[in-house]
Amino acid sequence: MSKLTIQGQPLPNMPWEERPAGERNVMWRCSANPIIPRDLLPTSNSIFNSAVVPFGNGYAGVFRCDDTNRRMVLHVGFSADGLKWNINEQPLRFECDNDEIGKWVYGYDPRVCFIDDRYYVTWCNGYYGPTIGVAWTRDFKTFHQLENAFLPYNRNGVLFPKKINGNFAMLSRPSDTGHTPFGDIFYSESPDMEFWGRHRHVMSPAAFEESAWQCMKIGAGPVPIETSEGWLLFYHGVLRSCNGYVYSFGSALLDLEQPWKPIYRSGPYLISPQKQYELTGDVPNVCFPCAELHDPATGRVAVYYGCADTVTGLAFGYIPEIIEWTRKTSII
Ligand code: BMA
Repeated sequence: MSKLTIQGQPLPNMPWEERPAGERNVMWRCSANPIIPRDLLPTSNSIFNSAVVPFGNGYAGVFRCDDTNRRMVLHVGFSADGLKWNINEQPLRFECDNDEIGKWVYGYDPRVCFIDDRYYVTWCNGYYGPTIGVAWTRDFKTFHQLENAFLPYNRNGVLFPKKINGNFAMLSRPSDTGHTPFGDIFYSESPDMEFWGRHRHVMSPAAFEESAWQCMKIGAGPVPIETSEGWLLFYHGVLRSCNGYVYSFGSALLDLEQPWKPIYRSGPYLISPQKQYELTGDVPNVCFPCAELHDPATGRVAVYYGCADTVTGLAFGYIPEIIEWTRKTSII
């Protein structure tokens, strides 16, 4: 793997901790977990499933902050080190030329992706059911909302950080109105961030006998990372147990030019609910990744994930090791 190259801006000061002595797994949790408590805001019931990016001399993010009315709202936040966050008390409101599309209903599970000259936000946007909202910002102050990418019902809309075949590209997960008991990842392209087409199937849930943690539904997590071996994708998978759904996450490598073609896909999970803050909360047994930060030179990666729909955690790893592990354990 020594010849592996990783794209992205240098991030030598990213949040990072070395693998603890005796840690046998390919990824390990931050010792400060959960890094964001549920009640960071006076009005927050929970802060989880959130997106962060490098911004200025530090980091910015869009956070899912369910309030104490239990409404699903988005808030903007800033951090110097990626660990301690200042989150605006006022919810994020998008500017939109079209009143019907811009009418706020609810928003959750945001992702943020830098493409060309701006940051795009995709999120699960309430419009007669959940669908994929799209907006952009340059300063994390003013956000311009565009058309919804798809018809309802859809979730987990995740952009690629550059155009593919000359088009913007997005992964998504068509679903239904509620806690969908099914779900495959699909790929779509757009010439203008408004009209989406060329839909392609990427991955279905795995066979129960082969990889049970991802046998009911799957959904893309953070923005995929471009490497010389392919796009590294972290994605969540769901197991239906006698006590309800269990959300873990694993990794896949997608073809560089045809990202709807998976090359490897991990049989084991990378992180599954095992710590107290992942096992208990408003929704027990959930590890739900929505963002990553990485440093190409060192191969370091930090994955931000929601824990039990209540708080936010961070897990570390090395991209070359994760790719090698994905290859070795692949069920493809
Ligand atoms: C999914 C989404 C996520 C949530 C998960 C577990 O359907 O709604 O926001 O983390 O369920 O409750």
